[in-house]
Amino acid sequence: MHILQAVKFASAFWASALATALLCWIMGASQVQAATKHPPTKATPSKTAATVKKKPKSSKAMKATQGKRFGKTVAVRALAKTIARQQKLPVAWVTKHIAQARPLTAILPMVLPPASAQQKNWTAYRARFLGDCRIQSGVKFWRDNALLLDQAFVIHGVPPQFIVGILGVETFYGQHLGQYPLIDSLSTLSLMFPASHPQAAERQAFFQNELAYFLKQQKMQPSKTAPLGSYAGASGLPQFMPSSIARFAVDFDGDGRIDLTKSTADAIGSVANYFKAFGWQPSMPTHFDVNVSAVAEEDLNALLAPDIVPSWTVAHLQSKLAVLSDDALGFDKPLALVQLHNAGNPPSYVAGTENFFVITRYNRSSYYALAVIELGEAVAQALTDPSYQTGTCP
Ligand SMILES: [Ca+2]
Repeated sequence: MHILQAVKFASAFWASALATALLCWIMGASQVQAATKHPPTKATPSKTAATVKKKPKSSKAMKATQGKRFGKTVAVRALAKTIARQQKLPVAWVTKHIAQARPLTAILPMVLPPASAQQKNWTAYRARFLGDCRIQSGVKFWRDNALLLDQAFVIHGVPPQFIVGILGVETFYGQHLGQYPLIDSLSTLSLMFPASHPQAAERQAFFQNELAYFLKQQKMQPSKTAPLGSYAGASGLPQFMPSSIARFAVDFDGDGRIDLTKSTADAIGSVANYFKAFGWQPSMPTHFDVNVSAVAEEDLNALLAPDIVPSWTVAHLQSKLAVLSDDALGFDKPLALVQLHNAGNPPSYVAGTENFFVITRYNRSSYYALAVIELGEAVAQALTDPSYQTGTCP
């Protein structure tokens, strides 16, 4: 099924399933609300475009690499003072929490750019996220959470398949939530960020800001056990950074708390709200097929220059001899010519719409966005196939 057809199918199917009374109930009961307003950040800042990160260590192996607690050093006190002022928190409370964190030196190499330039490879990247088991899990997740996905579609205009795609790529539907205590990972990256990184100061400031939001959230909504997440501080089914939780996460089940780890409803609503906040347009496709084999090299370079920012009309692309699929011909919004490398093989191309660009606000990579789209599409297709079997994966 083409993406446009899939969107249309999903829209029609889910819209027909909803009665007006249900919508009224949803709007009243869920009390959808953003937590607080703060500047946006990437939901998952640590991932590179199409390279595969090292697997996180097991929690047992990780504990073995944890050092002693930071303690109340001069650096800890100075950072705590800044965070306390920034988030209006008691300085003694902030100092205590950072001082009790343990340095995770094993994560420091993971935030450095790769030592040698790795060739991007869309084919390999796609294969990593579109395996049978991830699609099966997606079908089960969609079936189990159909009503919540409906609600998110009605309220935020984001069809289920894109939320299913994000949660599948991010955490395999909650199976891989991350094993690093967030207080440890964020304190380590705030206090020990590797100076050899080309943007060390900027990145360290980024993590200090994330640590500040994390501590604020812990003060407002304390966890009984230490919250865990990725080595870069992202957490929950959608792997939001703390500042993204502050700005975009919603209490979608109406229990008065935002919990992206234990509440699937909050995770679904928050992804939809994130897309909406970045300008998701209901019923707009994400991309069209495009063939650029007849485009002159100079023209191709010019068309690729804006990267993933939609900049070209259909007519302009056609004037440069790009051949768009038929469903793009009546499209009247700007498009980006997106190039995806395939290691030594010829690159793949798609014409990305403004909605494709919105998905890259979640993770600034066209490879990521297309994997999300294609996983969601594969799950949607499997869902409509009566002969599709689930339960063959461990
Ligand atoms: Ca909730």
